[in-house]
Amino acid sequence: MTRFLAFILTLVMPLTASAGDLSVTVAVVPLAPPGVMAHAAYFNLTNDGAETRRLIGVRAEGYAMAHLHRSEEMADVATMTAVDAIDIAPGQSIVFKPGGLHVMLMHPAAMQAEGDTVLLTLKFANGETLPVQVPVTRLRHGS
Ligand SMILES: [Cu+2]
Repeated sequence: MTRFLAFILTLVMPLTASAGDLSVTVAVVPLAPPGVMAHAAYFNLTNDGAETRRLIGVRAEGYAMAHLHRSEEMADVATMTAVDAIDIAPGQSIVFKPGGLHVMLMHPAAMQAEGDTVLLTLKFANGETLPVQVPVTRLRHGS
């Protein structure tokens, strides 16, 4: 029964998660090629509250590590740097997308298949956490 309910919940709200004033939408883990030891997760994180919130980390079920990263191009060389914290002002949406901010998922226990979900838990400076079930899908061209 619990399993059935979980299945229904997954069908009803696969792309949105919220905790109080914070919400995550359009979350996706693009399907990674076989054997890849690190790949990314993307989403929009919105703060509808009255206070600035600080994202300080993320946990990913099924991965040894998950870090906040930012991709940058410096002198035509693509680099990634770790990000310690991201402030989200009241009313602001932070966009995690290819070529910019992303969650780096590292050392998967098992390869993900299309249709799987990855449980991300976003951690905030005030101690709050926001769990998000992120679907594994093929990334559309150009997105
Ligand atoms: Cu990265």
